[in-house]
Amino acid sequence: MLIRSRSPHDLTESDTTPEALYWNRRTVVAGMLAAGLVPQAVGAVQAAEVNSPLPRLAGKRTRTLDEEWTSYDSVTHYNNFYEFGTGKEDPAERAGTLRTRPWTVRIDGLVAKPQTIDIDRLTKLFPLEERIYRLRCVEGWSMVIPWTGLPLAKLLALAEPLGSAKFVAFETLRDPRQMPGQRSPVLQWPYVEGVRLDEAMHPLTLLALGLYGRVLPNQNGAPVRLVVPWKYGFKSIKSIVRIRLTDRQPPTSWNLSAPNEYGFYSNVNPEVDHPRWSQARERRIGDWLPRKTLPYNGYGEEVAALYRGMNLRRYF
Ligand SMILES: Nc1nc2c(c(=O)[nH]1)N[C@H]1C(S)=C(S)[C@@H](COP(=O)(O)O)O[C@H]1N2
Ligand SMILES: [Mo]
Repeated sequence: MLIRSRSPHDLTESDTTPEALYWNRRTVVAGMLAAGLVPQAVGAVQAAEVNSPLPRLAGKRTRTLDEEWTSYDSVTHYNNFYEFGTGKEDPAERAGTLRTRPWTVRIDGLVAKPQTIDIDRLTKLFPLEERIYRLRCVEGWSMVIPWTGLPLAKLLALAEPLGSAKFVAFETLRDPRQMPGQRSPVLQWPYVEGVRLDEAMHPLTLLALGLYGRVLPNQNGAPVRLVVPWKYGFKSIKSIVRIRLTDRQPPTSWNLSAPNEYGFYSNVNPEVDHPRWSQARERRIGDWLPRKTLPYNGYGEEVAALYRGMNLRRYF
């Protein structure tokens, strides 16, 4: 998302590839696999067993997705977490300095019961679920990830939002000793995000504590991060320490950094291009050829009603 002329994976070729070729994607890939041209290039086996030293974190599977999961290795080594550098492999290399215990999340603002919740109490208060979601980065790549977590709505209900609350603002930890990327002014720190209260309360909006049946690796936003699957990935803020309910639309990091490129809503929309690249297609990590991006990242049936009557070019 830094200033560059194109999206990191060049969609140039796909822009000129005849549509008919995409229909043969499976055949093409199968052929290349048979020829040994793409070892491990096609997504992971949907194995519950991953090679990870992290503690298990089980959840009842409440949502599946009939698509191949992105390999655990890619999910944990191809990250955006600018607190640990701007390179995709920086977070996996450097996020070891983040201390995830003790960890509390402050919930305050326009609520009847402001409170500070210890992360370990969270897992005792609420049953955990496992949900398979697509994640679409604004840069043009996507993944399929099995998350473990709880609906954000449940946590918000605990604090009892007031009738005057209209938005929810989130904040990542700010500590340049633990997060060396914060010594660089690449973004304003701490990283902040926000959604409307109805988006926050939507049953798809997840507070994730784990992935692939294990606690979150630091590089993926340990110990707790947001996952809003119908929005571009940057809305899914990592390593949250504060959740504040407010009556005003809160500032968000990428909108502060480049307001003409990143709007407050940032719903996945193949029809509204980023000023510097198309959003019509995406590359699923592990895939060979690009695929079409779906409106609302494929979650339109469930969320489109939230935006009825809104001009989606203006509120991008
Ligand atoms: N605090 C914080 N949260 C963040 C980011 C970040 O740089 N800092 N990057 C965002 C972006 S751009 C994306 S695409 C997702 C990536 O999540 P993942 O690395 O777990 O796939 O995290 C989002 N959350
Ligand atoms: Mo992203």
